[in-house]
Amino acid sequence: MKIKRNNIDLHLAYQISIDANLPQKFVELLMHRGADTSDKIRKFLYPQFEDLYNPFLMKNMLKAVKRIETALMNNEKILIFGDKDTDGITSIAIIYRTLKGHNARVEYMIPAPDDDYDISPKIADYAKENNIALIITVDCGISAFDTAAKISEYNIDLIITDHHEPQDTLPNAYTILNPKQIDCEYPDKMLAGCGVALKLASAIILYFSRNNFFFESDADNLKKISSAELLKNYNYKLFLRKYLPIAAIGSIADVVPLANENRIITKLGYDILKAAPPLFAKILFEKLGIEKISGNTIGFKIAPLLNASRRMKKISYSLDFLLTDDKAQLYALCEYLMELNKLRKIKTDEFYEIAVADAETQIEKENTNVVILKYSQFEHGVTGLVANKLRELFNCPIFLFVEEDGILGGAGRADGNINLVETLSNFKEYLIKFGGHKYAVGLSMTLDNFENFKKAMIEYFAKFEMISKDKMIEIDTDLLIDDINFELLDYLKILEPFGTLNEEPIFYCENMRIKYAKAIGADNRHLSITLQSSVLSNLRAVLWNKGDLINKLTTNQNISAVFTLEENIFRNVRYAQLKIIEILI
Ligand SMILES: [Mn+2]
Repeated sequence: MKIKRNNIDLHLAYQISIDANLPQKFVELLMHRGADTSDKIRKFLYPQFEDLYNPFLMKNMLKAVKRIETALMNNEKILIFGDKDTDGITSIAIIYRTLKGHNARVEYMIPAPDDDYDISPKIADYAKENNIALIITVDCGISAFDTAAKISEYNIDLIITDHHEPQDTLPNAYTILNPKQIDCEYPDKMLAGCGVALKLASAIILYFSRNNFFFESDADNLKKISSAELLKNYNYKLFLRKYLPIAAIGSIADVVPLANENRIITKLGYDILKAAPPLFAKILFEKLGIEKISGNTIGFKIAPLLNASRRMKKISYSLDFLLTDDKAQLYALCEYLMELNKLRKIKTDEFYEIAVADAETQIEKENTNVVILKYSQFEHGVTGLVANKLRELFNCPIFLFVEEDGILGGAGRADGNINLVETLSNFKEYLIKFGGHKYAVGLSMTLDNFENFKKAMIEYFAKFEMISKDKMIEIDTDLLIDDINFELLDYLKILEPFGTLNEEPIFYCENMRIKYAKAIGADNRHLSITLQSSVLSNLRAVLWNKGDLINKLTTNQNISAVFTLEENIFRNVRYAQLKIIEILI
């Protein structure tokens, strides 16, 4: 195991810790997350509704809202089209519910289970046949050139709202909302699709009740209104209370970096989920047996549950779950989602087991730095999950494909100094399509290109230094055993909810002295170690599935470990507990 530390200016950390009156260790952690001034730290730890940006700062916002207003006044039919992942369905829920609240004639649609992700030309035909006057895309559409052309041919207006990277030219639409447009001055380019949807819905709420609060209808003047002023609008406040939890779930699920406004959205949404959860969330917590929501509840429990139905090709259940307020229906849907999630787990495990064996063979026999596998007996829905687990296990880039009708659809996962999007752009000739992020891509190709693609990847990755079998663990900060106290635990809670670039903090501590150690659980599978601490009377560490190490541990022995910290309450007494990830004996 190797420990990877981030270079943080310790002098600056000390300075800020004095200015902001925070423990230095905690400031180091915050700096690691990009909050490196007192003001950024305040916003990161204690964001307010006032910290949300004025939605009219987004390019074309007023134009979009005015078009929607016309549709409402003329009772035109509106179609919302969204992506089918959790980001997409939370986006649909926010816009659909907002428009319904204004008595709009509105319907929504997602791609059919076997359809591609983006809005397809078929939708243009559907819209024409059904007298739709306005189509609003959410979390998709920025590359839908053909569909947009067809929609415009039919004289239907199209508002694209998206957060994916725009190309050099844009589709022919009535207007486009996307903070990643180069000339959009919106202060956060990294919003999720549901973040953009939240901003559009915010603008609708604010603009439609403008008579009470502000009369400006000039885009430049609207931009100048302060967030505090906007919040004098009571409807807007109510709207935020209702939809921030949904936007928080969609943003965490879409793995956008939880910095800037995404941090504000997720933190505010999380606090509402904790203090006054909406009905759907209450039912979720009850059915999942969650007594108290914690930092990873959204990322590890809620988002996967909503997404399992997509992987099992039944996404409408998740969407209905976010759209209904009927208690009985919510209970029924929640149970169904849990069933689908169970099924998803079984399928993932089955796929994973077979892929692990094949990957081992490939690495050994072909001596490769990369694993490239294809299957026809599995379904496409869980490829990303399985590829991710393989990447963690083998510590090398993974490409995993599932074949359907001669087309291979797949997922690529990598880590470290590899950029998959850049890599694949050198091998476009083999691919039908690819896209995604540095470490996670989706890609497709025809079956007959597979062998050539595989060869090219093996050659390409051979140039990379053989990925070290030595596991590299990145930590947030080093701790001394006596840095671990309840104050630190309290501060750590303020970082919640966790997600991309705001993960649960990982610490490293050397020379922790064992008071006593014992194996616990059925078959003595787990390990429980009590550590000596001069500030806590009872400091425990747990290590799952490592009960056999008990023979190697004795009282007064020193260990070092990488761990996360958690609070444990037992018989009304509060304990600090280390959850050990890696131990050095
Ligand atoms: Mn998205």
